[in-house]
Amino acid sequence: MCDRETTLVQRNSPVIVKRKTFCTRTSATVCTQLLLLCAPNYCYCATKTSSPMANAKLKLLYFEDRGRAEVSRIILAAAGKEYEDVRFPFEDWPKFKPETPYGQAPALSVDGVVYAQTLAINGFLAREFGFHGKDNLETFKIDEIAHLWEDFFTPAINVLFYSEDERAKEAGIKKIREESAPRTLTFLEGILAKNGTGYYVSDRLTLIDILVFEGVNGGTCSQFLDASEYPLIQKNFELVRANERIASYMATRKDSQW
Ligand SMILES: N[C@@H](CCC(=O)N[C@@H](CS)C(=O)NCC(=O)O)C(=O)O
Repeated sequence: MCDRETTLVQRNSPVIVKRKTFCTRTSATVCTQLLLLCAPNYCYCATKTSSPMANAKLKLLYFEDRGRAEVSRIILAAAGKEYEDVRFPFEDWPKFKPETPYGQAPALSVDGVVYAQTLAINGFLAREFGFHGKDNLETFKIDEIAHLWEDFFTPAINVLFYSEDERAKEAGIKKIREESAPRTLTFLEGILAKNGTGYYVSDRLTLIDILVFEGVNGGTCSQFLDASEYPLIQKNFELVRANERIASYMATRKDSQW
């Protein structure tokens, strides 16, 4: 905690210096809580300490599919955090839709308050359970790659599920296969080559490793992503698969079409 505090102090105003002084004399838990109360923009501090959410009641709402919720499920599995995984058939969506902030799934209820947007949910969980950046620059890089992924993912979903007709769908699929999928994989391979640790960011498992792991293997758009020609993505995949909690989740997770 205090190592991390030092980083913040170096990058920010003298006000933080006071907090640093306080932290050196106070327990890390109290310090974390104070930081979260006083400076929400520093909440990545919590990633190394016991999460304030450790005892929060989490409920993830999504369809029966992996879809946009699966990365959150894998993060929660890797964290060993118990939560209520509410999966419903498409016919039941009208019942759940009004419970969500924007009429979309996934949604995450935290102690009864419901939040939405996949990127925000994944980021929140990753920060709470130690899979986000350890400082603002790492957090920046993780967000950057998550958005790069989103640039591939959402258009691919739109082609798969919302094409006007079969001809438009075929043309869309061809474009994804020939352009956006290899483009995304090439960028990811380059990020791994540059970082040189086997992980996309830093030298440990983060949200991005989990995101790509799911994306290339079983994710809704996996059919477009043939990573066999990308050795570093393959190696990273093996690293994620070797995580005991993730491996045990994968061995027992519910099967679904998407
Ligand atoms: N930007 C949103 C998009 C969410 C979204 O489009 N969810 C779809 C399912 S993958 C949905 O809720 N569809 C049903 C509806 O819009 O009524 C996110 O990333 O969470």
